[in-house]
Amino acid sequence: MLFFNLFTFLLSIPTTTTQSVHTPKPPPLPVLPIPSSPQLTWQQTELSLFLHFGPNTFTDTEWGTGRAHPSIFNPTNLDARQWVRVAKDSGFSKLILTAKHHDGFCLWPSEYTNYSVKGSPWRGGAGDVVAELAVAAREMGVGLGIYLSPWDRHEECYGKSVEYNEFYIGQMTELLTRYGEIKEVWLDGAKGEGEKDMKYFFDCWFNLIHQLQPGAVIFSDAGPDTRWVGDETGSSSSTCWSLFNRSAAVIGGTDSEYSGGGDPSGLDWVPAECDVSIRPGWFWHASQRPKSALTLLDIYYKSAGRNCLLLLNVPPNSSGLISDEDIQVLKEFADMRQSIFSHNLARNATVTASSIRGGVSDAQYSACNVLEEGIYTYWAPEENQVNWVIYLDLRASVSFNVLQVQEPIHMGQRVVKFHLDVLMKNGNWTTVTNGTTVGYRRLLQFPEVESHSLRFVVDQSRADPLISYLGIHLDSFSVVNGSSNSCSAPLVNSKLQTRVYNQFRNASVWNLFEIATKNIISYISKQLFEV
Ligand code: FUL
Repeated sequence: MLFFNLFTFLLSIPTTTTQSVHTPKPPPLPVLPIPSSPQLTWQQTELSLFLHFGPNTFTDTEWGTGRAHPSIFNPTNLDARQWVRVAKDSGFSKLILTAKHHDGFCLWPSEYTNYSVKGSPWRGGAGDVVAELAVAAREMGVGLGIYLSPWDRHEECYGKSVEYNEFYIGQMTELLTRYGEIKEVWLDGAKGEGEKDMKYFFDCWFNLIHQLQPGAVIFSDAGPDTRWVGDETGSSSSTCWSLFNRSAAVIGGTDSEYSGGGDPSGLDWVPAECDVSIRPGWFWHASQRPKSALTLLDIYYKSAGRNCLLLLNVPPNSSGLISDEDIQVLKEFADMRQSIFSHNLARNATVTASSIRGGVSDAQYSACNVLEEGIYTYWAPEENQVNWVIYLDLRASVSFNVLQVQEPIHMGQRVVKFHLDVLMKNGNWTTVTNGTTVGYRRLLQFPEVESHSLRFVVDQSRADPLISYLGIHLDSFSVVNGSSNSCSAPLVNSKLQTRVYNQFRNASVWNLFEIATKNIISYISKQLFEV
């Protein structure tokens, strides 16, 4: 009997242990290529402010000749804290300054040239714009980036390969060692016709930059960390991969179609950055006015809403401050984003899925993870499925016209094609939008619909799709005249008369024409396309 009891007891030990300890299923393998740690940080920044400032601000030019006397640089009221405050208040978490533009004038006292703030009357020749910005940015917790133009129209040794590359690296080293943490180094391939021939030693520059600032991403036409999207309108292609072949890209010889869309079979992770100016020019000109907040919102959908970073240029004026009219537009733009995106109208939904990795008991990959902010929690399907569907039961009818989707990009960019269906009052499912590529964030606009049940369907994916966020929103500022992936620009909603009035108040004649035309088209399209 004793033996028997002991035997049963021993048998029960392993059984009890296996039943009570649940072994979680490990995450699926990442699908290469995947982002580096600085690239992940960069992508989550989403909005950066570009500051074009220098002698051009005072000479009313865009491409300075490099012959303007340094005494022209004399901002009477320069306040870098104002620049940072404007950025922060409008939701931009990084600023990138033209430390040196094509004219060669340095906004910091470089030891390698006299063509700099040293030769100007500003702060008695003892000023340093980069230093003032670095201090202000650090104080307010905003990131700092620098633009150091390779093309230098002032420097004598420009055209002599070794000498100029040494000079450029000398200046780069000053910028990367004197001012604390630098988050992004920005360089372009621009150069005027008929200018001196010059070979840049890019590999040498890039290795040095990474050595001196391991947390910085390098922007150029060809990466290595972020690529130019290929135009200066602030928008990418509607299909936008972070995958890219660096070997297929040439700095100064961008193929806009390739850069705008990326490459699903690319071997490198090089996401796109969309640069655009709030004004017609990159530098401040007294005669120019900022774009409307609604235009910026449209740009936002076509850049940050298509897996890119939006780099919006807001040039300080000749007194050294960001102008009031630009601040006003940035505020309206921030208010619009806040009003649209701070509420996920699906936040109380019951979420289920066609399958769950590790089975329904594995909360790690549960479908309801898609309602949690951020990319690090996600829904994962069981392996080898033919359908990938997430169902959202909203419990009550909701009106919305924007879909937001995010992928956990640290696991690679996977989704190739997807669509969103809603259950209509007549009991039929209808597709309201479809798209290609998701990436860090995808925003899709479509005419307003009302429903209480949705299904998000992944139609094609490079590997098992992983979804970290699903949101539905109501944008009462824009009106879309078709469905999303290739939709034309959203138009002004006629309900928005107060805001339109504000835009009229500050607009130039051209803006007035633009706004009036949009309102008329909006009215007609609303009559034709209302769902
Ligand atoms: C271009 C430059 O030529 C423009 O002046 C501006 O700086 C723009 C952001 O990049 O390459």
